[in-house]
Amino acid sequence: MKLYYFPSPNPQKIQFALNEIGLECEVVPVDLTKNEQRKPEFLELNPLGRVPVLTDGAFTLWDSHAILAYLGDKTGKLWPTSAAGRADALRWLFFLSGHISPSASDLAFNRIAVKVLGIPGDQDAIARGERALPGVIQILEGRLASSKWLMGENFSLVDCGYGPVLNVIDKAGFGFAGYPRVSAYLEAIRAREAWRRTPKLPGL
Ligand SMILES: N[C@@H](CCC(=O)N[C@@H](CS)C(=O)NCC(=O)O)C(=O)O
Repeated sequence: MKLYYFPSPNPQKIQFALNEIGLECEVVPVDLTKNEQRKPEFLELNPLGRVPVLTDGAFTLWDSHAILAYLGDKTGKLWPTSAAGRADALRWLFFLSGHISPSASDLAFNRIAVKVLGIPGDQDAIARGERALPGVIQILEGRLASSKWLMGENFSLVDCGYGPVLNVIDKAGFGFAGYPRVSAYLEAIRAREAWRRTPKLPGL
C-alpha cells in the first residue's frame, strides 16, 4: 500500500489509523506548499487534487473517511463487525464530513494556513466557522456523555477521523472550555502513542 501524504488533518487521519492498526505502508510525500497536488500525475490518482490518497495494489482510493472504512473492512481491526455497528461508524464519519470539517477548514485555513501563504484571512469565513461549530460540538459533547470514545468503550477508526480535526480546530483558536468531555476526549487522543508518531506541521 502507498499513502500520498502531507502532514495536514485529512492525511493525518490515515497515518494515525495505520499506526494504530500496526500496518506498514509506503508514504509518498505530496507537498501542498509547492502545489504538488495539482501535478497531472497526482490528478490521475485524485481528480480533486487533494490528499490523502491510498493505493492498495491496483486499487486507488481518495477521501479520508472512505479510506478509514476500507482499512477497517480490510483488516477487521478497530472497526465494527455488525451491519448496525458499521452504519453507526459511517454515520459519525458522515457527520464529521458534512457538519464539522467545513467549519474546521474555515478556521484552520483562515487563521493558520494564510500565515504560511502570506495572504489575509477571510473574516467572514472565520465568523461562519465560529457560528457553526458550537451546535455540532455540543452534539459530540452529548455523545461522549455515555461513552469514552465515539463508538463506545473501545477506541476505533472513527476516533482516528475526529482526532486530527478537533486538534486543528483547537489550534485555530476555537474554545473547547465549554465542552469538558470533548476537551478530555481530544487530550486522550493526543496522549495516544500512535498520534504522537503521526507527522505534524510545526506548532500543530
Ligand atoms: N474530503 C477530503 C478532503 C481532503 C482535503 O481537503 N485535503 C486537503 C489537505 S488536509 C488538501 O489536499 N488540500 C489541497 C488543496 O485543496 O489544494 C478527505 O476527507 O480526504
